[in-house]
Amino acid sequence: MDKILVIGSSGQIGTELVMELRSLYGAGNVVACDLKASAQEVMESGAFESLDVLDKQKLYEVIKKHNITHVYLLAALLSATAEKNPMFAWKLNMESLFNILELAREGHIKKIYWPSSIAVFGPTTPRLNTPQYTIVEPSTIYGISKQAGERWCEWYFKKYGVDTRSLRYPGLIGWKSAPGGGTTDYAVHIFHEALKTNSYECFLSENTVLPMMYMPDAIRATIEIMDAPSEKIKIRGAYNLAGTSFSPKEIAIEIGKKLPGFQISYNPDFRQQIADSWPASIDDAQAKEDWGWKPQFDLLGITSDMLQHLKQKF
Ligand code: NAD
Ligand code: AKB
Repeated sequence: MDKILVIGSSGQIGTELVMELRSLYGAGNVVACDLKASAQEVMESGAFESLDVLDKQKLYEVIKKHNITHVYLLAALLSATAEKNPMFAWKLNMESLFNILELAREGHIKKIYWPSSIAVFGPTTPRLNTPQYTIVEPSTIYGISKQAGERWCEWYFKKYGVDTRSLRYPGLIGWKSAPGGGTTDYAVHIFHEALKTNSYECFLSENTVLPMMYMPDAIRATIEIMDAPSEKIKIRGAYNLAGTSFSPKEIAIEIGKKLPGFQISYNPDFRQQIADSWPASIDDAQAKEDWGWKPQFDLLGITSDMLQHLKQKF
């Protein structure tokens, strides 16, 4: 029986991924771990280990203690936070990956999921329908760490046969957990503020179109790529993955249809420059062809579902 370790279980993705993995594979087969305590439902539904992923010895001990076979490595600093603390971002984003890749090379882990991001792309990349293979010159430390991570994953696969799988997530939107310091976080904050104050001041300008995805799609893509037979995974760097694309103005219009009178204002900060360096839309034909990826949620679907769930939560 495979046993799963999710590192970064208290974060935006980890909170939801742990619960979905536990419902699919049994709570006893999914161990959550993070520096800080996870959401109550994660803490109460299965094992949790308090762990610094940079401590390789402790990581090894946790893997052995639970007979872990599969690792989802989600611990990282995201784009906005990483720009403020570049040296630490590089250390965390790279050394965490090296620790897991090395443990796999040594035979202690069978399969690794490590997420990349649309942040691998930069200002010289074609912005519309960005292809899988194109110019990749990221201009953020976060993007540079993701680009390097992709190369390392592919190298460990080719050199040592380590089974690594990765997706270039767009900005992720969900109602269950808060985002952790990225440039696309506005697309989650806007729903919370809309319900609290019927208004929102956006840190990106009104026409900044970015690729986005609803969390249920992202969780499904993550589990689908991990479950796909090895021979179907033709890319061991990271697959382009697309959901939908929209600007702050467009999401505000959708929210306004559900919450009449909703007001948005714009006060762009340093994150505008990061957003301007990223694609507006992504071509994910390769993921569709290789392992059958298909997104479900568009902007309308995301807006309805977010508001419905957040209203209940509040
Ligand atoms: P997050 O910031 O919400 O969560 C990261 C978690 O890692 C946090 O709970 C944090 O406490 C934990 N962590 C940090 N340092 C740690 C350490 N040393 N040891 C153990 N745990 C540690 O991030 P997220 O949004 O859930 O993203 C997860 C991964 O997905 C990251 O690699 C991120 O780059 C990638 N990604 C996310 C998005 C998105 O929109 N959320 C988009 C593209 C890629
Ligand atoms: C961020 O904005 O940093 C993340 C990402 C797209 O990688 N959401």
